[in-house]
Amino acid sequence: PKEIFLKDYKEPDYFFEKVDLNFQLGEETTLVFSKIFVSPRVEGCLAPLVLDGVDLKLISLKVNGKEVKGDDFHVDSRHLTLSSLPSGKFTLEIVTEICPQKNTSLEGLYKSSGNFCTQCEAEGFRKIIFYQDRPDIMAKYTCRIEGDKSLYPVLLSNGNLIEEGELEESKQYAESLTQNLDPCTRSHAMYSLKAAMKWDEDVFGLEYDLDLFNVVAVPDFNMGAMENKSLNIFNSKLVLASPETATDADYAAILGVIGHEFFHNWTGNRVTCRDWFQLSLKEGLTVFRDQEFSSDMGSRPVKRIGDVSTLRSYQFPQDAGPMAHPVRPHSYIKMDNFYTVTVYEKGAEVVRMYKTLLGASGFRKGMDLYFKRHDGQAVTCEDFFAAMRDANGADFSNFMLWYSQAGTPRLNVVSNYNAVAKTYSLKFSQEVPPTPGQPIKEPMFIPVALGLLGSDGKDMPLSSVYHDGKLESISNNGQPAQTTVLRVTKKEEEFVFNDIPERPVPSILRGYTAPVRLDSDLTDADLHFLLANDSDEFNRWEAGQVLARKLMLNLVSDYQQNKPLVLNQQFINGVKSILCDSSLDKEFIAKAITLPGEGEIMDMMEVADPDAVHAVRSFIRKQLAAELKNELHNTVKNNRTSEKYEFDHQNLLRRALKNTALGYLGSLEDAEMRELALHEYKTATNLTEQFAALVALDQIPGKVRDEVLADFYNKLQHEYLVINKWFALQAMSNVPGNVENVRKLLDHPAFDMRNPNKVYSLIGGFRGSLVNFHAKDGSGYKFLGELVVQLDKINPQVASRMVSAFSRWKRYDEMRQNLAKAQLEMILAANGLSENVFEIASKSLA
Ligand code: BAL
Ligand code: ZN
Repeated sequence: PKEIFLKDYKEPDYFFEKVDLNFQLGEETTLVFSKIFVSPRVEGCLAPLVLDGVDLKLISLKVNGKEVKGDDFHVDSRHLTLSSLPSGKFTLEIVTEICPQKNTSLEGLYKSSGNFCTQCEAEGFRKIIFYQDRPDIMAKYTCRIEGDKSLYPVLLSNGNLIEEGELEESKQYAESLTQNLDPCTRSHAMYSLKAAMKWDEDVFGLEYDLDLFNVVAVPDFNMGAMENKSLNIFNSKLVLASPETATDADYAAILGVIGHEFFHNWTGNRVTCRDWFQLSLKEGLTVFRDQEFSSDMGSRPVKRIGDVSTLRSYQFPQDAGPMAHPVRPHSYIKMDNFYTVTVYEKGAEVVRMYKTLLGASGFRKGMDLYFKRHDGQAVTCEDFFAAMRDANGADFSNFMLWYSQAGTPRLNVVSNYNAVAKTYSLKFSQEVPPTPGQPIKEPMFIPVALGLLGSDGKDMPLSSVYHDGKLESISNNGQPAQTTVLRVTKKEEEFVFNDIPERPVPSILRGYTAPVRLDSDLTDADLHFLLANDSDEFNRWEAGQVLARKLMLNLVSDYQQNKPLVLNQQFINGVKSILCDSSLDKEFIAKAITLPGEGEIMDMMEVADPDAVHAVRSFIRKQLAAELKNELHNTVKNNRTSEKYEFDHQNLLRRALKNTALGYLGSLEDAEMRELALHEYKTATNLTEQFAALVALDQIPGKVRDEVLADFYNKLQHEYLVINKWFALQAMSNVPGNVENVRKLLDHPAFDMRNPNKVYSLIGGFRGSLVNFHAKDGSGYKFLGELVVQLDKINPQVASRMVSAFSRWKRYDEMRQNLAKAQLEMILAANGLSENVFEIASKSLA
């Protein structure tokens, strides 16, 4: 397989000005007629025109209306190359035949539940027609679809409708666009879309530009959704919602993803990427926009906590492993492998840093200039940077390193209070760890939002800071500020605050203003103080998490030394005081009493120990449940949904807290709690509470658990999205030996290896079981290895997502390393391996 490099980017020799497409849909094959209006970039160009094309049958080929002779073109399994072309503009007419019914890769044109569907990003268009399949070919398209009306009653394409009508032999044609969801499930999607449209107008002044906007649900879809111009396509799970079939988390995800795809109309469609290396230009920016939208629609701190947790649990490990890559990668074998948490989520953090540095109005000025300069263009990350800088006359020093250096920077802070001089100093030092291909790193530009708390728990006014030989004043509209943003740009750097009357407790990195790992000399007492007092809710939560991470790592060490596990009383008291603090937002409480994830803890260890981490997290949960049983029980009782389900803030908060409390109680595995969970299961009026009760019961092995799982299936078996949750729940179970149960579920009538959602639920879910995926006998690794090989024959993109679970094999003990390595070697030796899986498996072994 060939690696493609950013440094090799060249402008195309030919541009395509206009493309007329005509699809003639059929049950066996589909014919695609394309007429392309080609314009050489440089007059008199003699270069051959190389078109991409995969799995296509060439039926005819004409240049300027004349059949092309055999000597003047060449077709192989990937390209159609044309030579002896006219020297000026010309038309290219190509007819291709494709078999969507046989296309299980779900890229190009394929069938899902009887409906034709396309997926062209990143490189799917080449499976439909011969084309220069690259994002800087920005043609105008017309698209006509013809098909049997009885088989294909609704025909949807991009853009505005030009015409539609009947053809002979009961066929119809259309460039027609209609709404395609049933009323019950579309109401939340419609609400989300309207809200997103309004938000983009209000916050960014961006209006929608066409007469039609279509939202379509597709059950078989590799990604979450796709921003096709005016015809957004969604994986069903990210658009269909009713109280009985979707949880609050699903409703929130739909809001965010509907927003995300709609926002792409400006950041992705009207302004797009020059090449795929720039993917974060649209994805990081659009994730940032959807995060902000969701924050404005709900609770900003809670949304931030969720996003940072995702970053830590998934992106940090990627940034520390063999697949670590910069936000703008330098190379790839298969672009599909770079739709990653780094490009998306870390990319969004990079955009967030511009906003932190420029403020809301400066950021808006930068966005306005970006659209003014680049509407209708395919551009680069430098263009975005330049718009932000130029609109604000800003000095961003080495900020562009965020696009080119991989790895999570480690930021260390040491504090010192001088009681005589009344100064408070913070010394920062930073280190960016080596990553594949980048052994040595430069220091990064890290914006650090900071506040200083006095002994009364209030923010001290900050008026000036001494830094880099200069005294800089800090002000907020002429008043001393409570939070300031420090610009840390060097390997080592000191900031000294003046007029500080007492030793403060610093609240560092408020709102998590940079994607770094922060170490500081804060004591446990400082952290408890922040947990109780910080005006920044994110850092309040963070203080609790730092305490919990420390505690968990200490207990992991005890477990490894066969010492008895003891939970310290101060921690229990801290959790209790949050749980019982009625002044706090209930969703915030739910987040604050949730322990850091197992992945996050393993990521912090020298040698990851799944058994110890799982045992310790389970131990703490059980201890807390036992100590706070009454409080948790009251929390469940006081937060039930008594009325009709509403996806509104107040009800959502109550359910979040109730379900978290019930989850704790389930860990007790006792009869009383089983009865409680069973009661919640039976009386629930919505899936959010019903499924949470099922999750609680799932922790208590026995007859009741088995019966409830069966009952759930029987009642909801026709709701395939709900059944996917049922698969995932069982797959994630940490009951030892569960691999056999998961194997059996592969043969369950509701399972289908061709459907990505089902694979992500069952096989993806299994990868999340510390006990079973990492089983010492290698059974979990073997199971996944075999499935990756099978899946690769069906759908390489999905197989490649699954194989990535092996990427961090070097993090484990020697025995597990050998077992995982053997599976990677077995996969690499498989016949006909896709480039997708090859790239991940080979880079993992390197
Ligand atoms: N552009 C791929 C799907 C998404 O990020 O919306
Ligand atoms: Zn996107």
